[in-house]
Amino acid sequence: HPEHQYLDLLSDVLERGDERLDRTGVGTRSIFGAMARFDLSDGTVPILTTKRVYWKTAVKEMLWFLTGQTNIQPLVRENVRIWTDWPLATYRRETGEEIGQAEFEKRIAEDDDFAARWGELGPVYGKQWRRWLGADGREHDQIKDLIDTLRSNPSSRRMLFHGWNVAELGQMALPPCHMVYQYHVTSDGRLNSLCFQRSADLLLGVGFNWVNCCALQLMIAQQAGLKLGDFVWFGGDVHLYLNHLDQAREQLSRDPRPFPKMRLTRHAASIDDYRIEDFEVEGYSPHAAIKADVAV
Ligand code: DHF
Ligand code: TMP
Repeated sequence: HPEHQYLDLLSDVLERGDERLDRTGVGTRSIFGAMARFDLSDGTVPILTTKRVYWKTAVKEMLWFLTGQTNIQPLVRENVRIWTDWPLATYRRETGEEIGQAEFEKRIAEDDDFAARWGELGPVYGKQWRRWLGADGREHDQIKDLIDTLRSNPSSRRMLFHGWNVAELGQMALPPCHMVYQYHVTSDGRLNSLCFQRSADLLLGVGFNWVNCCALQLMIAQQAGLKLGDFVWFGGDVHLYLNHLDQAREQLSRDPRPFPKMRLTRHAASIDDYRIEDFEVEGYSPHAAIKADVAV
């Protein structure tokens, strides 16, 4: 079962990971360098089954990246709370106000001025993907350029986009984790994708990241008129936070079930035209969700 690639990695990090302190102060067990490969050609996507992964949340996050926005307001309005912790930490630190997460999200959702002041993550993913600012002042839409090249010159080895804009890292709430995406077209018209993730929270982040990547691959394949091929994932620092070890053991005790299939229910006019309703997942019956705290 292809999910064993995840479970083997989880057990490897748990058993053999190097234990050390990290930026968040929580501490991790970590290994350096990992790879996974999944065949998406019949629509099967790696949505983990050994715990429930909220795939709609992950797809909504990807759609938000594609809009080029970097403020959490549209996410919060879609009930996506996975990015709230970072602006919330800044707000608490700078105002000293002990506001709860729900109250903070309510103000972000309802008050545009408040959202503009406190909901901004800086020039993160969406900005770099759609509006990378060149030295000459020109903005580069890496996603549009990628799709153009896939259509006009699919044998190119230069089809990629990058989030690691060195000059702007300092303004980002978090520098990009999933940072390079490369694409490749086979002679029989299949789109392969590859994602390099420099830092991977194996318990909380990676399951979401794989859904992100596959949803994007489906959209890009549709826009370029290609069939689906493989999804390849590379991890740099792949880690388990020390407060996730019991959850990892629980997950490892479970047997994987068949991966579901994901498809697009409609042909969208452009890469900017997708909505969450366009995604359908069939045959997903995971084990129960596993709760874990995210290290901020
Ligand atoms: N920091 C850390 N330490 N780990 C991350 O995975 C991470 N991911 C970020 C930003 N910073 C991060 C963005 N993505 C969750 C999932 C993905 C994500 C952030 C958070 C998360 O908390 N998932 C929970 C709850 C899901 C939900 O409420 O919908 C989960 O159980 O999967
Ligand atoms: P870092 O910037 O110090 O590496 O911390 C980022 C943390 O967030 C790290 O644990 C990796 C995790 N992460 C993911 O695993 N996936 C993601 O998509 C994001 C944004 C973060």
